[in-house]
Amino acid sequence: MHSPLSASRPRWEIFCQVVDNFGDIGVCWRLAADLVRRGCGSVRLWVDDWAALRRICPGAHAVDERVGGDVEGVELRRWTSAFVPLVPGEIVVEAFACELPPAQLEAMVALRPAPVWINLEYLSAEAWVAGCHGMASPHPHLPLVKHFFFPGFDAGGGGLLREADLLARRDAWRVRPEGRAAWLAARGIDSSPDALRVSLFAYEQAELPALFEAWACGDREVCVLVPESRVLGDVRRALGHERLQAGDRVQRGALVTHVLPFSDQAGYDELLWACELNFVRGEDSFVRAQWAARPFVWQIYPQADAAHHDKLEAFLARYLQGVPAAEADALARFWRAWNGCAPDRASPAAAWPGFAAAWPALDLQAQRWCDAQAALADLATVLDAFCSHIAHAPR
Ligand code: TRH
Repeated sequence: MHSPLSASRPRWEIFCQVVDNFGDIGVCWRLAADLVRRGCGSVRLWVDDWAALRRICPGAHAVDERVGGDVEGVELRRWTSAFVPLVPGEIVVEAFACELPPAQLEAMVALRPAPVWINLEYLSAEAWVAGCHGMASPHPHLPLVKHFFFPGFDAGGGGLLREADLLARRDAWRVRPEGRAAWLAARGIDSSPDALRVSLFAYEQAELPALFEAWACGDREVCVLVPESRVLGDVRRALGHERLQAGDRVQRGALVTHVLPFSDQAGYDELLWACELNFVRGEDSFVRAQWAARPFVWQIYPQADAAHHDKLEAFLARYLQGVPAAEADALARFWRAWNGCAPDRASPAAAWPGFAAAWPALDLQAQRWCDAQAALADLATVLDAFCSHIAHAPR
């Protein structure tokens, strides 16, 4: 596939500042690799936090951060305070409003024609996003125009990151013996076929011990797979195991917990595909759980002014359209409890039986939602077309 931007494929340059956690680099690395794979052009990715990059993209271990290098066709560069610009890309993406270095802006001004400059925004299901997606923002004194690009859930929005072969790979992996079954066996996960396999990727969760207790006392085997993350402290507390680490397995009644190492992104997809229920957080894992097409629980990234509560409600309102009222209430109640914002202050443990009882409808909805989103254009494709449009518009 060739990029519609120009006859020769454009050079993309993406700037990523890792604020906290892995989400920013998770999204930027995924986008960079997907643009390359789709033939949208060459991609240079600037990242300030090399350690975070290496956890998401282990191929970066082979790259000397002082000089940079290629992984999966993406040119990786360390963004330091001593930043010296290279010839800018024809498309410059600043991710999540990270501020471009003044020297980069100068280099962009010197380029003819001026680069297409994109601010890739955070994902939100809120209605105002439609009005801001694609908006132009001229620089106050430089001859440069930045455009806002919002990922989204609507036709006409920015789309969601989805590799071209993702769903086919997922389906094949689930059925092939060397896929799911071998993946579970390799990790010593010997849960019964009737067990509920749950992946748990989360921020701190004070309410976890009570939920674990409910699972341990339940009738159905619950097999929890926990990749190393911030929630591990609460898992230790819940299980009374101070030294719990990757590779450990602990059983309490009907609850079996396995701690897994943090994997690369492809490995994380497999974890999601292997489970019946996925607890996810932030942005990128939240989207990946949607592509897994199984029920999931979203822990939204907390914001100081509680703005995240509106974002949570906006997504719930979209996601639950068409779900029968009782089941929709059960999901919303559990999600709000997991995010500490249930109006009745319900805990996840209290909301769990209702969520579990709603399972058939929630399972169906997860598949329907995935199918509906997969029918829309993906983010890399929409972004490529958007940049082509800007490049060819009179400026
Ligand atoms: O790390 P996060 O909490 O990221 C958040 C959000 O992006 C949020 O919008 C942002 O403002 C904040 O960071 C600073 O969660 P997220 O977005 O799911 O990113 C985690 C990434 O880690 C994702 O790309 C999946 C990846 N991952 C692995 O590659 N391997 C693993 O084993 C696990 C558990 C995750």
